[in-house]
Amino acid sequence: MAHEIKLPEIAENVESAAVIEVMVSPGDTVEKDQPLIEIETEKAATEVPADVAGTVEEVFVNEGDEIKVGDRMVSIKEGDGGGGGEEKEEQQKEDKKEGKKKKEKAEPEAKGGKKEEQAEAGKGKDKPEEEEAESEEEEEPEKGKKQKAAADRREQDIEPVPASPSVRRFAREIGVDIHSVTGNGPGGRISREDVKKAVREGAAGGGGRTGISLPDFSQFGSTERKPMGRVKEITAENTTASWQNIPQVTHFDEADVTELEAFRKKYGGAVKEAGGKLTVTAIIVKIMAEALKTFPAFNASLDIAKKEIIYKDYINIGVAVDTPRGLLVPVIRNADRKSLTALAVELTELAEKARNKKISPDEMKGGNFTVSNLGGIGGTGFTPVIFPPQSAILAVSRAKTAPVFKDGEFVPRMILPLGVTYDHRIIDGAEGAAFLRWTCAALENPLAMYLEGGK
Ligand code: CAO
Repeated sequence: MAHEIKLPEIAENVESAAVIEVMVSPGDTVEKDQPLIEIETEKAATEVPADVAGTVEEVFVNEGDEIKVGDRMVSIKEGDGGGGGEEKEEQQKEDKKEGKKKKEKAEPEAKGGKKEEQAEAGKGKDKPEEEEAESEEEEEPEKGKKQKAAADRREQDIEPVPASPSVRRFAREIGVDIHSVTGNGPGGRISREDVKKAVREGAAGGGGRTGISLPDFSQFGSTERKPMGRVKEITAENTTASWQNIPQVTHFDEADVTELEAFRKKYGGAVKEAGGKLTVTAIIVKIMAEALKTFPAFNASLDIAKKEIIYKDYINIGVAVDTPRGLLVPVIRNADRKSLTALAVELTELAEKARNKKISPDEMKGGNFTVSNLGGIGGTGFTPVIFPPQSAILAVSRAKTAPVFKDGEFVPRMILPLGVTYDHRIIDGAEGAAFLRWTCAALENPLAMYLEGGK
């Protein structure tokens, strides 16, 4: 009888997921725990594995579909998944180890169990993916989306690397350049284990693992363990990947926003009527939309494998939102084409949704640049970490009234401290300084940015 794999409950209040990749086709033989479908929730891409071995009978979903918890994804005719020998034994050993870890972790959110753990660095399964890869690499691209996706990924490599698509994807997700990994398989083939080894040898681990061993804290006092939760887990993965792979520099400057504050107060009421709040953040997003056109390197991503910089013609800006679950970054798309009022309304709605767990994964995708405003809380400056694969992030700290020496005397002015962290592989120090100076000048005199026509 056919066994159906449905979208399991992934985490509390997550009711749907986007299908990112379908890794199997009808007729494929699969093993237990072999990844079948890659889905994305929040900002996490995770794989749903087969919970039985057998032959794929039907695939009910397509890439790009938005599916709900309980929806059918794949049906499998139970049987022998094939394979065996040494690798299978190793797999079973790994499963055993994982089972033990799972118990220790006892994360209540992870009701879906395996798929979350599969997405984590260091907890994957090598063998089935190796097999899948072998066939994928040999088949014609027109045989299906799976092959096309694999071909697209191959094209991104300057030199062919002997690694399966899922191993490449795994490396990409944890921020490891697959070209820098030494393969220990036949003919130098790179396995998921090799990627993990490369991360371990590169000091800290990917995916938030740090290689830092913990002491027995109970010797110092009582402790309580709590699951870190999915959002913080994803933040750990992103920030670790960023920290390990991007040489980043933070540059600081200050803007006199006295006039801008007066403007904000004057027009706040009108924006409120439209359903938004004319905040410092909304104004900064508007100004950044112009800044990114003037400084395209800040709206770009680096493809290190191809030694190319990808400049984007669209302006999508992420805004860091502090929520009870942790940091979320909704994205305002085509920010340059929206009025200040429209931006303020959208930002109010997105921040609300993020805080009320109503934000969809789609609303957090596709950002080119991020604005992080901690000014509502306080601080004179901070060094935010770039959200890969973006090239920069703006840090906004707390504005305060300060004495400024002007025309021979000290006058009280509202001063806003700003910082920009940039990827030094794409952006040089002089460009970083120019970008922030331009931003300060635009905040001080917003109309000046429209003097340069055609933007
Ligand atoms: N300087 C001085 N005051 C500021 C300020 C700044 N830079 N930024 C905000 N404020 C004030 C606002 O004026 C507002 O005051 P009033 O209530 O008197 O109007 C108050 O702080 C709260 O602001 P807000 O939260 O309503 O609106 P916002 O647009 O300024 O902030 C958002 C929106 C989503 C950016 C913010 O709520 C938030 O979540 N910030 C945290 C971002 C974060 O965690 N970043 C770190 C990520 S790691 O890089």
